Amino acid sequence: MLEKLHLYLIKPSQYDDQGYVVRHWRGVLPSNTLACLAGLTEDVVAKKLLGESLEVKVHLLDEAVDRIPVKQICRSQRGKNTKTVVCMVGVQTNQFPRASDLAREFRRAGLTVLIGGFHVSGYMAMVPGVPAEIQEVMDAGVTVVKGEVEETWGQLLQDAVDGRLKPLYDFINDKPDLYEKPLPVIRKEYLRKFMASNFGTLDCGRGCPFECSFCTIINVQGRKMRFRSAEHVANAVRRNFR
Ligand code: B12
Repeated sequence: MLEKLHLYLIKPSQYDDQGYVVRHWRGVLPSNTLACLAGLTEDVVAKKLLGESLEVKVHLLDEAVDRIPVKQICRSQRGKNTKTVVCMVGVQTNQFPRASDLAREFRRAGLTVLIGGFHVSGYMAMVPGVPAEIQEVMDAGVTVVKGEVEETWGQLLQDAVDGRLKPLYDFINDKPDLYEKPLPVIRKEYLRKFMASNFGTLDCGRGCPFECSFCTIINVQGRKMRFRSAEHVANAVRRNFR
């Protein structure tokens, strides 16, 4: 029986023109996507949605400021009754090549890997079918998630724990109501890696009523604006201030 879950939430960086991974001594802005998924995960763990007795160890890594300990992650599943799930988080188009390289490496070590974010969501929302580069990671056994996951994160993690993830989840037409969803959570030790370590991140709403041809937002988040409640936003500001 599974006793321990290592859940890695990794925001990959990008390659520079010479093929090196871009990483900074200090970052400028933290990743809100990482903070959002950290908040959703805290909620799932607090509600014990993955089972009463499962120990969940959450590891947050932002490759813009962290070195990804690839070998250590690959070994992490060797413990008795232990499973490792790696989530490539907030992957934008510029990060997709790096994300897919990491994802393939983790798959080769037999880990469960998911990938989500604006690239897979936006690209697949705008072209018919599955683009070749996304099909390639799916062929390597990576689960691709299209759309926002505020209402489905618990179920996705449960599928990962049970070993019954599908190759593709498509939530693009099921946009979550954000009103009282868990808030982004930012950790102090993460903020220490940034130039200013005294601020948090928060997306108060998603979606846009305009139709600008150059912007991908409406294809993913839709044209109807969805908001977090004012009380929730105020709580996030108070918590970050503390
Ligand atoms: C805040 C923001 C930033 C911040 C923080 C980045 C971040 N992602 O947190 C900063 C200033 C650092 C930033 C920088 C850049 N950004 Co920016 N940014 C945004 C903005 C305004 C909001 C992002 C956000 O917080 N959304 C809320 C989160 C929760 O949504 P999400 O990322 O889509 O994540 C949800 C789902 O995708 C899914 N999901 C995400 N990851 C995963 C993983 C798994 C496993 C699963 C299951 C699900 C899942 O679940 C999440 C919750 O529902 C968006 C526009 C927008 N309105 O979304 C642009 C946007 C994402 N940025 C964009 C761009 C281009 C950039 C830059 C490349 C700009 C540049 N030239 O330097 C850089 C890249 C920096 C980097 N390496 O990350 C583009 C991306 C387009 C694309 N095709 O990839 C966007 C869409 C703007 C646009 N109009 O085109 N950005």
